Amino acid sequence: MSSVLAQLNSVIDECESTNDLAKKLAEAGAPHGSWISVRRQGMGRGRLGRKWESIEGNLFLSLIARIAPSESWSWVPMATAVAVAECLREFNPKLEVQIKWPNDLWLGGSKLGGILCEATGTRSDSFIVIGLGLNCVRAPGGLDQATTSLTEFLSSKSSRVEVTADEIRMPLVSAILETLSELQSKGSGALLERYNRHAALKQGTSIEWITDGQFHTGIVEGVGISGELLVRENGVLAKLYAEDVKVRPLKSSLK
Ligand code: BT5
Repeated sequence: MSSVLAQLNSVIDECESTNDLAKKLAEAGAPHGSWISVRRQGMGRGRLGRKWESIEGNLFLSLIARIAPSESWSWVPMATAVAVAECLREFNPKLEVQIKWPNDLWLGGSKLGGILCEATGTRSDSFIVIGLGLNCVRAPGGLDQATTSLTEFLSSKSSRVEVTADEIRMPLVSAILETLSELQSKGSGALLERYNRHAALKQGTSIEWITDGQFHTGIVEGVGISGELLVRENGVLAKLYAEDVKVRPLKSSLK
């Protein structure tokens, strides 16, 4: 076994980004379903070159999914979000985690976690690295959006309820892998229904977004079959794709 593969399915002390490490592991032959997690992440990445604030004690995890390229690839980030939301709700029913399209994890209207999926495909080898960052013990402050952590959300002034990365890591890995196999066997139809159950941007929510430097507002109609957000803007139906836009709900419209 190549020495880099010795790190598979384990929690290591530190690395720059678990997604970069997982990509190396996949290139060295790591099988479907293997994962890597880290206690200290030096250069956590978000989507579109954004930064992921990685405070020690929180969860930083990347999984390797070997799924043949197909239309289900576009659903992998959303399937992961469904799995995480449902797993956390099962862990503690007070954790009513919502998914803000496309795959932000929200708790009480604040960002709890995020998912970064990166696909690599060649004729002989294709895989997706699924990166999950979840604030367990502490959320970063001073960002351009409100943030929270599992521990801060569940704790009150008089009692601290600590949720550690170590106790939720394996339930999350299992939940994500189960949901991925369901995606492969049944397609995105069944997942769409589960996604909608946890969606923060429900039908009728007013949102704003920027495309090509232009500011837009519209009303959410739902999620399309490829995972795109369907929005009505001045009577015209627009399709928003996760790679292109960052959407924000208009505050008055959240339910
Ligand atoms: C995401 O990006 O939400 C995906 C984040 C994925 C991070 C994981 S950690 C393990 C793996 N290894 C990596 O290198 N990455 C993955 P995006 O939708 O672009 O959101 C980024 C935005 O979220 C930032 O611009 C901030 O506004 C906010 N943010 C940054 N750090 C945060 C945190 N710890 N908690 C809540 N919000 C945060």
